[in-house]
Amino acid sequence: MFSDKKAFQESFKKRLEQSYSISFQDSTRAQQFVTLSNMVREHISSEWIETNERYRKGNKQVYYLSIEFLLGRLLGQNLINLGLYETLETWLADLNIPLDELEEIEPDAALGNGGLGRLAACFLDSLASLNLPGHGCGIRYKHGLFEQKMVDGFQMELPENWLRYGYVWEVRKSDLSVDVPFWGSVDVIERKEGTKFRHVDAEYVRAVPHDMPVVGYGGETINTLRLWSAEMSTMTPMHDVLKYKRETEAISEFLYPDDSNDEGKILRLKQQYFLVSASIRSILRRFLSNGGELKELHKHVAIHINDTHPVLAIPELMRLLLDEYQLSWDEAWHITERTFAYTNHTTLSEALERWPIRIFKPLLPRIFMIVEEINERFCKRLWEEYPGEWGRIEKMAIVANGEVRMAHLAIAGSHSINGVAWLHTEILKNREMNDFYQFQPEKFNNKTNGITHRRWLLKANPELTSLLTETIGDGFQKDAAELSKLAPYADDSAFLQKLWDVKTKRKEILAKRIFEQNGVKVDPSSIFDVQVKRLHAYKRQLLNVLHILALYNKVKADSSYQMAPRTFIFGAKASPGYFYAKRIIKLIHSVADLVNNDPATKGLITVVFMENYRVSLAEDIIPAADISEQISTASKEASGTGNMKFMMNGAITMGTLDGANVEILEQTGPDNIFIFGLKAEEVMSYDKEGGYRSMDYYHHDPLIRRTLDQLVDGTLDDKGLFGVIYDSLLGENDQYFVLKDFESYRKTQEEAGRIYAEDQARWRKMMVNNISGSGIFSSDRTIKEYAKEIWNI
Ligand code: GPV
Repeated sequence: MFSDKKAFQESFKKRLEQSYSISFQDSTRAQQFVTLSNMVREHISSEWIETNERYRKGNKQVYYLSIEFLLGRLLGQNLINLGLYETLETWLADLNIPLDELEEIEPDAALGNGGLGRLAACFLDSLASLNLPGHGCGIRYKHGLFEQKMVDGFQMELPENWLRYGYVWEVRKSDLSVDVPFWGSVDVIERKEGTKFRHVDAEYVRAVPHDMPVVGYGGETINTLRLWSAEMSTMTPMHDVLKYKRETEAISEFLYPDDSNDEGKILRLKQQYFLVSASIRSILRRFLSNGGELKELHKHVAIHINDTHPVLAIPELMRLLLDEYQLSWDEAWHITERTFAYTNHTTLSEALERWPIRIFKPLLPRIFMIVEEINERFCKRLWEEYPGEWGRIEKMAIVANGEVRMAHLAIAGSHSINGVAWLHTEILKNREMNDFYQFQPEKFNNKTNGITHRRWLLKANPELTSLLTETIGDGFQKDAAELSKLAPYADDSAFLQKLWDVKTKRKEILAKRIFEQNGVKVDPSSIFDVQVKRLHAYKRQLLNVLHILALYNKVKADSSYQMAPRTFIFGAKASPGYFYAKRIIKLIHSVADLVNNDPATKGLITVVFMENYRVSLAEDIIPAADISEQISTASKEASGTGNMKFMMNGAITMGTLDGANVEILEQTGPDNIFIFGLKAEEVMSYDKEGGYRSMDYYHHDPLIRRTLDQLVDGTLDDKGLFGVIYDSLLGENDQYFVLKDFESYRKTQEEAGRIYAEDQARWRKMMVNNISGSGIFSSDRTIKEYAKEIWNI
């Protein structure tokens, strides 16, 4: 179908006309998009079948369970991975169809909030591209992450509707549906052989799988992402049909829009159990139908749980092995502990999941019994190890104080626990999870995150990809480690000029988009200083915006103040219930209004907030960045992954020594990155011992004082909107050390601006050193480590 131009064009036109009963001339871009995508999906179907056949022959399978998969668009990426992009681009151009316009039609699959969900998507791409048997299991939310609409600087949330016109990449498999039980009670039946448990009077929800192909680079391997949709089950008697239907479908209706924050709502717990119960049963069914022997399960199946959201997979597997397959507890536990591995993604306490028994027990009565039993046996082992140390055991228990602690369950039931960057893992081992580390040090390991260079370089930045290809050959496209071949070009002025031209081109593309969306003219020769990520206090967008306001004050106070023109670009969604975060978004807009419209700073400082930040928008923003803002309070950002995407596209990191920034520094060396602010150790000791007084910084630094006063003196608004921010910094002693790090940040920013303006050669060299050092941050490297050290595949 895609091997011959004429045949392709004929078939494309014919299918278009047959599907829509419309002449090719009159067809819309949307119809063309659907037709092309369907052709691609059919094209890969034989490889998909073949991949599954191959996997049936007994090699170990990995299942990556995640409550989020933030995929973005798939058409362009699939074509790249199949090696078809350029061919089809020209063949379609012949028909007067620009391929990029078709790509624009595709809605982002936004089944995730931010880093955690995007990491899952990058991992799927790497698994398939490395020809590894790894599949995703998730929820097919009818509505993905909300769409952000800005109204007068305030965030409004609109329901997202990616399934509105049907979804071309999924295959519904009703015959593989599974019924998931909720509520009811447990019958205890005493038998000669032992006690049996039966979950009775349950209300069932049908989980219907929708499979999506995950196309590996080179097209040899097509893995599967299985997303479950909740529907009515025929197993539940229908007393109140409407209520039952509503409550059932609610389970896969919405993605919870909270990033690193535990909501604790019963619907969320239902989602979690729904995902794992359906997934584990479908994993077991497939294993058994291929002739697998249950006692050997852990040798043929690895199940990974992405943070604690899917941790009920552990008691669910226990339940099946005990109740349905009659294994003994010890046999079942032996298998379970060896099958599961768990990744922790945060140390923030507000993100640690804990479920009140009062909610947990009635909803999942049998699962709760099993969790209690796991807890009892776990505590017994602790007692043997630490006789008499009640305090320690209480702290480590899985069930305590009326709550189930999901992270403790994950640790007890997994053979591997990993953090997502070196520093993060050290903090887990030495602080947050130190008791568990002392007890079982061999379980703990680090796997520094990565990103797929196929999306974040080949797809997002074709201009840079071509330049790299003509310079170092195309080897890096398959193996990102080959980006290191670029290192010698850091002193090649002809190459540096071409690199500069590529960056400029990408800045022009973004400038055009900014003008279309925001009506703001930005200068592509200004520094593009970018912070795009979820809005969160610990990520400190506030530090960035206060610095802008201070810069404005400097220019206003001293017209001879020298600075390179800068465009500050923001993109961020705030969780709808996170009032403080939303207020910071409003503050960014107010500062933008002030500085963009003042003749004194016009053309010198420009601030842009791009609405509805999402994967497809990131693909336009990141290639255009000069400076990458990674300024979280040290110790708070587990890893970050945006930092890696920017680096690979030649932006220079402005960052704290937090998360993976530490490893970025290790790769670039200190001359190719801007590091500022408190170290993690310092933050943690202030947190523990106190000793920081934000008010001192207000009193002793006139620039800080002037800038903070403007939050409340009517400069920005006269309704007192920013009093809460002012109070968080002064009244509540600035929990995230914004003022403490302010001067260090300001100075480092000044230094960056000076190099950009006065030492372009040096800046260009820094760009090269970033790109050439970024190969290690390909998720291919990460996945190889998981495969070898955790999954044993
Ligand atoms: I927990 N992360 C996230 O996006 N959502 C969550 O609910 C939790 C963690 C993020 C971390 O904040 C990032 O530092 C990290 O890079 C990312 O997960 C992937 O590991």
